[in-house]
Amino acid sequence: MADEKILSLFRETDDYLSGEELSRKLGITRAAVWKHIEKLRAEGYNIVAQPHSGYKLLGLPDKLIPSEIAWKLSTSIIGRKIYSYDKANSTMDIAIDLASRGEPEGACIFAEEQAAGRGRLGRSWASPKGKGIYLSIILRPNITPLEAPKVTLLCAVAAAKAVREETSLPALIKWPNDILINGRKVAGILTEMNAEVDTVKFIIIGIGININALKSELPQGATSIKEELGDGLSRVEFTQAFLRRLDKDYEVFLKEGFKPTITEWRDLSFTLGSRVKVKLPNKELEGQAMDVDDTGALVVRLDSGFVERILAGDVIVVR
Ligand code: BT5
Repeated sequence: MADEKILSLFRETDDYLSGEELSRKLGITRAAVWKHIEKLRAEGYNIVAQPHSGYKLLGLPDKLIPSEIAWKLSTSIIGRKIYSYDKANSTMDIAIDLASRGEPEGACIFAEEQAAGRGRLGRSWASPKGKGIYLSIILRPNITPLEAPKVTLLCAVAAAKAVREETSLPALIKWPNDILINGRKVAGILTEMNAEVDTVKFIIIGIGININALKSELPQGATSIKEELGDGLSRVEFTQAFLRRLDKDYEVFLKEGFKPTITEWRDLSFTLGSRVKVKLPNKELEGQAMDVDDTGALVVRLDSGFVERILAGDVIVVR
């Protein structure tokens, strides 16, 4: 609490704040003020100290920590609670554990680095330290397990829109969960849930977004915002933009249902209209990607003329 109060006092002024003033405003000793300043410095805040003037904040860390992300975030659900880790195996495991113990929806779990970041079907997610956004979000929508894919598409739309709004890069969505820029994967989404037969207890949306990583730090076929933009981006600012976007879209989904998402998804789709190969656990299909239906399934017309609805699988777009 004291740390956050010190930061907001710094943020309100361009001047130095004396140790005495800080100690008075916080109701703690000057030695305690100094300890908090040291802690903030260790987190990456650039705070200078001048013998007669006091302390001044010169620079903020681009770290995905609560004091940075929550600052003027003003969302209503997403980001209500923020947890940050320097290193995690996977933010998914932490989120599942928190959700199982009753954590309310909207909680966000960030890691600067993941030792075992995961994708779908046992695949892994490269998570170079401090270069991307590795985030899991706890949601508790009142839907059936069969409707969970809707939330994946909703999140993909929010991520693609955030990229477009923040960078003007032409982000598109490859069904169901990849965000591509110029045909290369910049972000992926993983949905895991805990459900009973007809109700979802909680859904964890995991999202990995490559922000400042170089291609050499990523798997083949991947890219980052920095690689596409030619310039780095503040991870904190992008995170805030994405959380605000998702918050708005999720509220619309809760109030109006899935229609608005589907309309936007179609506009942002890399897949629709293309010839696709779909890999399913037991077979492979090829045909024309026609549409997504109102459950989020991909509708593919096979060469035989038969129409298949794909609920989950891997899609390769054959150009
Ligand atoms: C995904 O899986 O795309 C979902 C990725 C979700 C990652 C987030 S990070 C925060 C949260 N915590 C986790 O542990 N996971 C989530 P999938 O569609 O299965 O794609 C995985 C494939 O994408 C891999 O087999 C690689 O080919 C490729 N890949 C791995 N790391 C990548 C990266 N950083 N950027 C682009 N592509 C990557």
